[in-house]
Amino acid sequence: MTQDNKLSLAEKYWDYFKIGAAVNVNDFSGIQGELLKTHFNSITAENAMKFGEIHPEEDRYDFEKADAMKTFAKSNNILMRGHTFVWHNQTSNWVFTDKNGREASRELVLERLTQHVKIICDRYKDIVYAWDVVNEAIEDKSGQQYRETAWRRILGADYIQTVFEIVKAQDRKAALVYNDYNNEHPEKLEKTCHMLEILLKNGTPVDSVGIQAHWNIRDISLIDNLKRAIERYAALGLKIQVTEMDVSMFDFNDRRNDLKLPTDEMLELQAQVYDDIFSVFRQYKEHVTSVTFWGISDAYTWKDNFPVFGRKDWPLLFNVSGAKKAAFDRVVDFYE
Ligand code: HXH
Repeated sequence: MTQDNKLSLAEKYWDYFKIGAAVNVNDFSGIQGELLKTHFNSITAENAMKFGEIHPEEDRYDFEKADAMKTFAKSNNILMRGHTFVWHNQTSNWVFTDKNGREASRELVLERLTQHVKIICDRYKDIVYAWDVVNEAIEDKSGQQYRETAWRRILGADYIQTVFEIVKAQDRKAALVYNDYNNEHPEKLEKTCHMLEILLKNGTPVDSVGIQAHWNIRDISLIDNLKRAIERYAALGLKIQVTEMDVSMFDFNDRRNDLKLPTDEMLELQAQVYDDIFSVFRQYKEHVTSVTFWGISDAYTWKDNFPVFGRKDWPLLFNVSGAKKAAFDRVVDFYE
């Protein structure tokens, strides 16, 4: 319950899906901490569990931040999502390099990954209900299916299946997720379904598709694309997790960086877009198992300075002071 005696976000969505936020260790106290405890029942480390952060050198793990998250989660009845094992970014180069400084062999990288997954799963699987096993493996360029990464080059064309099997062997309970951005866009949706069909045909233990949901208030095709994507993924027998949601005030190609505050028009449009999106999530609650925001409040978001340097963004449900925005009210304002 919130201070004004209204249901929190997670309470309101109790019979629908988990409500999560991406967090950093400084979010566990103060206003951000209160928002987390009140409104969320799932957290994802924005960075702390990425390969390069938690395992920066072959013989050195840095568990400090991830452990602090687990402690906070445990004492507040919150579960965690594990993000992420195999990704082309934020992975240390040592993983792909042998002792002579040359590219590591398939065997060596497999051994390192298996060991890494085992250590992370042993430490966190009691609180992690879903792993982003592979992140962003589909190529954006038209006509090309897979992103060319060190993982793929070294482990081979069937590496995605191999990686899911490695994680499954260490954690038989958690949902195993393939996570990506723009995978509700028609062309990337087709590529993703193509990949998933092959994985499923080969018996790969993939349970869910992660829709990152880095969206914006100007995308007029969003709702249609989203419905179609959920239906396609559900038809493959997969669940959907919305893993990194935010609704930016700016179209991706908007280069303005002079705005100090969001305009009333932006805030109202954002509220409308959030309203429409959550109606779709509720409509498909049989398939959608979690919705995570990529941040807590507009006080901090990865969208600040990205992709436009010097630009502030306001993509979340709470404002820079931690107060509910119009978008929050619309997301919880339903009777079903
Ligand atoms: C996510 N990537 C990551 O999963 C998450 O770990 C990180 O903290 C933030 C966002 C989203 C992303 C994808 C592509 C990208 C930037 C961010 O760069 C491009 C975007 C569009 C077109 C080309 C590149």
